[in-house]
Amino acid sequence: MAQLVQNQWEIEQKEWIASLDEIIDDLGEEHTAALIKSLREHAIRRGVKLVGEALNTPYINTINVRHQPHYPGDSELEKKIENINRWNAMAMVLQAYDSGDGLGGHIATYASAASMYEVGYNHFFQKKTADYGGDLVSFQPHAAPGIYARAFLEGRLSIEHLRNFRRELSPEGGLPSYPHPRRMPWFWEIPSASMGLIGVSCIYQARFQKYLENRGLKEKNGGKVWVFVGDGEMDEPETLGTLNIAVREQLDNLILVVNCNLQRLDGPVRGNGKIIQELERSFLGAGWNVTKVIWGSEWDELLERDRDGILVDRMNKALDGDYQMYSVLSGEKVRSHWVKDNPELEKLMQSLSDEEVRTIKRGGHDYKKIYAAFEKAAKPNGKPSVILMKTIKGYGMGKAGEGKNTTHQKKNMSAQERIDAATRLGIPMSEDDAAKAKFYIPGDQSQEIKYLKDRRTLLGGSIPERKERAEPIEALSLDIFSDFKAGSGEREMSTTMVLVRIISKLLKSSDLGKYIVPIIPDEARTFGMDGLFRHSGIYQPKGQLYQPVDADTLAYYRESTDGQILQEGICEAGAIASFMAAGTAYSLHGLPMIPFYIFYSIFGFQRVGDMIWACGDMMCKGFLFGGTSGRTTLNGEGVQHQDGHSHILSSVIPNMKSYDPSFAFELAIIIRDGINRMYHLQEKIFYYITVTNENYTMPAQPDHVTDKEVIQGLYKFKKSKSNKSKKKVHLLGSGSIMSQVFEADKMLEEMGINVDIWSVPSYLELQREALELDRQKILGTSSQDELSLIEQKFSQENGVFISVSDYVKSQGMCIAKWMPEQYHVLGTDGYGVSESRSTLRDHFEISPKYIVLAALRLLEIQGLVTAAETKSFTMTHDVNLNKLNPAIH
Ligand SMILES: Cc1ncc(C[n+]2csc(CCOP(=O)(O)OP(=O)(O)O)c2C)c(N)n1
Ligand SMILES: [Mg+2]
Repeated sequence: MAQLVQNQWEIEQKEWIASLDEIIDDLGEEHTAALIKSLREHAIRRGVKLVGEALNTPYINTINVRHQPHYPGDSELEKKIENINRWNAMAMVLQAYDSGDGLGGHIATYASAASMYEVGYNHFFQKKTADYGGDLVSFQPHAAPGIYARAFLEGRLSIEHLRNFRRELSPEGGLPSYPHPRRMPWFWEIPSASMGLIGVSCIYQARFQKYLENRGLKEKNGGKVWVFVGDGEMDEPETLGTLNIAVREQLDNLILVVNCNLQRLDGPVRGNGKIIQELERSFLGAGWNVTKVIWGSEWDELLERDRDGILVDRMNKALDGDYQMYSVLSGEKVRSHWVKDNPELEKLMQSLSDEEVRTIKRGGHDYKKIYAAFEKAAKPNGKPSVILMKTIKGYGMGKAGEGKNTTHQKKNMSAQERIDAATRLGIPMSEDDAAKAKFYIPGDQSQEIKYLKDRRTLLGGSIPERKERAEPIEALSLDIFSDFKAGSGEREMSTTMVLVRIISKLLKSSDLGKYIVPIIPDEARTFGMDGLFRHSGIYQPKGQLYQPVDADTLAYYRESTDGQILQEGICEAGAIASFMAAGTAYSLHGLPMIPFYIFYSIFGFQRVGDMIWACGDMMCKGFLFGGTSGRTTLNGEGVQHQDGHSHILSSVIPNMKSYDPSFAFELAIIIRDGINRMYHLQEKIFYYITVTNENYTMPAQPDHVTDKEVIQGLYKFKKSKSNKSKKKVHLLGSGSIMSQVFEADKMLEEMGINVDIWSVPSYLELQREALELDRQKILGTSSQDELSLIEQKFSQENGVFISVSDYVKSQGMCIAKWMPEQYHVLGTDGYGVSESRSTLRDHFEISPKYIVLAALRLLEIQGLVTAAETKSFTMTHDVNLNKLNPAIH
C-alpha cells in the first residue's frame, strides 16, 4: 500500500513539474512566481504546514545562468593581476616569517577572497567624485596583505612598505597588520580587526549616510557601503543582532559580502550543517536581498541537465564538513564519495573527468558569478543586500594550505611549496627568487599595470583612501555658555539638566545647530531630553505615518524624515555605531558632525568598550555622556545599574578625555573647549563626561577660577575662612559627591578645623600630565626640579588631603605619587546596592561622617588630634568600626 502511495506521489510530482515547466515557458518567470505564491498561500490557508519552508532555497546559485550578465572585463588579464596580488600578498607574509622575528601574518583569508576583491576593484568600488557620493569599502582584516599588494601594484605603496609589513616603526615606513586608520590615516578608512564590529559599524554608516541625505546635509548622489566579512565572524552577535535595522531603514546602499570559505581559525564553521543555508534563513527572515553564489560556471551545464533534481538533492544533502573534505581530496575520491549509492548521479557526472571534478570551482572564485551577484546587489531596490559567497580557504595555496584546518595560521611554506605556488600562479621568477618569496613587480608599461590603473581611473581613483575633508569650524566664543557660568541661584538642578540645556542651546545655534547629532538609546525621558523631540524631531526615514498618542502635548513624540535626534531604542551596540558614524563624518563626508551620545553610564564602556576602542582607531570625534552615573548617586537601582568604575574603563583609551564635573560652569567649560579642540583645532580626541541626576544649586564660576584650570582637571574651589588653626584639611571632590564634601566641610569647620575645597573634574588629565613630566625627567629632557600640575597646586599647602568620589578608589589613587604624604582616598569599590542615596554613601564610606573620620585620623597621625577625639567623633556619629568592607561584601 505504502509503495502504491509512493508511486502515485512520484507520478503526481512528475506531472506537476511538467506543467510547471510549461507555465515557465509560456507565461514567464514573473507569472510563475506569482502563481507559486498564490498556491503556497492557498495551501497554508488549507492547513498545510509550509511556514518557514520558504526561508531556504536550494543549495545552488540564486542567479540562474540565464540571468547572468555578460562579463565586461578582460578576465584573462584580470586573472593575471589577481595572481600577482596573490603572490605578493603571500610573499609579504613569508618574508615577515623569514625575518625570524615572529611577526606573524595571514595568507589563507586573502587567498579565499582575492577573486571577489578583484571584481570589486575592476568593476564596482567607486571613489567619491564631484557627482558621486563614493563607496566605503571595508575589507576582512586578515586579507590586509592582499589589499596592500594591490595598492603596491597601483603604485601607492613602495616595496619598502611591503617589506616592512608588521614593522610599522621602520624608519622608511611600514604597514600595520590590519586595517587601522589611526596607524595609516591616509589609507585605511574604517577599522575591522575586532571581528563582528564591522557589520554593525557599516550598517550604521549606511544609515548615517541616509540620515545626512534626508536632512539635506549630503547630496542624494549615491555612495555604497561594501562590507566584506568572514563566515566564522558571522557568529558574533552584533552583526546578526542588527540585521533588522538595515531593513527598517531601507538601506539599499549597503552590500554585505560574507566570504563563506566554511572555515574559521580552528576548523569548520558548521561541519555538521551548512553555514550558507543557515545565514540565508536569517537574512531572508529579516527581509534582506539574499544572493547565494555557490557554484562556478563549470556546474552550469550539469545543473541544466539535472531535470529531476538529483544533483541539487545531493548538493542539498552534503554537509559543510563534506565540502571542506572535497577541497583537499583527489578528483577520483571526490567522485566516489559524491555519487556513492546514487547510480543516476553517477551517470550524470560521467561527462566530467576526475581532474574536472577536482578542479571545479566554487562560485566565489568565478568572476562571472561574482560579477552577477555584485551587479544585482548594487542596484538599489529599497533593501539591503547580502551575498553569501562560497570559497575555499587558502585557495591557490595548493597542498600547503588549501582547505586545511590549519590553514588560517599558516605563515610559512617550504622552498618547494613556494616554487610550486609561483608556478601555479604564473609568476615569471627564478626558482631561487621564488624560494626567497621575492616580490614580483611588473613594469609600469606592462599590460597588467596599465589595465588596473585604467580601471581605477574609470572608477574615480584608488580605494581605500582616507581623507579629512571637513574644514575647521569657527572657534566658539568665550561667552557662548555664559548663562551656565553664572550659576543657578537658588534653583537646584542636576548636571544632566544642565547638559540638556547646553544641547538645546547648541541645537538652536545658527552656525552649529545642524551639525549636532543627539543620540539616545531608549532613555530620553530618564534624562529629561523628551523636550527635544518636538523641536528637533526624531529621525525616521519614512516620516510619521501614524498619529502619535501624545499629539496634543507640547513635547509629543515627533518622528520625521529630517529629524535630527537618533533614537536608537534599547540597542547600545547600534547607538555606539551611530556615534562612530557621526563622529567620523568629518572624514567620510566632509561634515563636522558633533555627536552627543548620552547613555546610562554603566551600559557604556562595560557593554560596548570594544566599539569605543574602534572609535579611537577610526579617530572618531564627539561626546559620550555617562548619565545617571555614580555608584551612590544613582540610588535604588542596585548591582547592575550603579556605576562606580566607568572612569577607570574610559581612562585606558589613549585619546579620550574623561571628566566628572560637579557644576554647571565646569560642564559648559569642558564642552566648549571640547568642541573647539575637536572641530576648530581638529585634534583627534573624544570625550567621556559623566553627568548625574542629583539636584543641587549650581554655584557661579568663582572669580579666581580660570577655564584653563577646569580643563586641566584641578582647582581650588573654596579657601578656608581662616588659617588660624594648625589643623588643616584639604578635601578633593568631584561629580555629585561635592555635596558630601560641602557637608563634611561644615562639620570640620564646626570642630575648629580649617578646610580648603578642591574640585577635581579630571583625575586622569592630572595623571597624564604628571606622567609625561616624569617621562621627560627620565629622558633628561626636563629638569628634575620641574613640578607637575598636581605638585604646583599642593606643594605649598600644609595639612592633610582627602579625595572622595563616587568612583572606585583607584581613580583618586592615580595621582597619589605626586600628592603630599598625608593623602587618603575614599571611593566606592564594590557592587552597587538597592538603597537610598544617603544609606549608600554610608555603606561605601563616602558620606560626610566618613570624610571627617578620615580627616581626623590623618590629623591624628600628624599629632594634631588625639585618639580620644577621634573616638568621641565615631561614637557621637554612630560609626560602626566593625562594619564589613563594602568592596567585598
Ligand atoms: C573579536 C575577535 N575575536 C577573535 C579574533 C581572532 N581571529 C581572527 S581571524 C579569526 C578567524 C576568522 O574566520 P572567518 O571569519 O571565517 O574568516 P576567514 O579568515 O575564514 O575568511 C579569528 C578567530 C578577532 N580578530 N576578533
Ligand atoms: Mg571563514
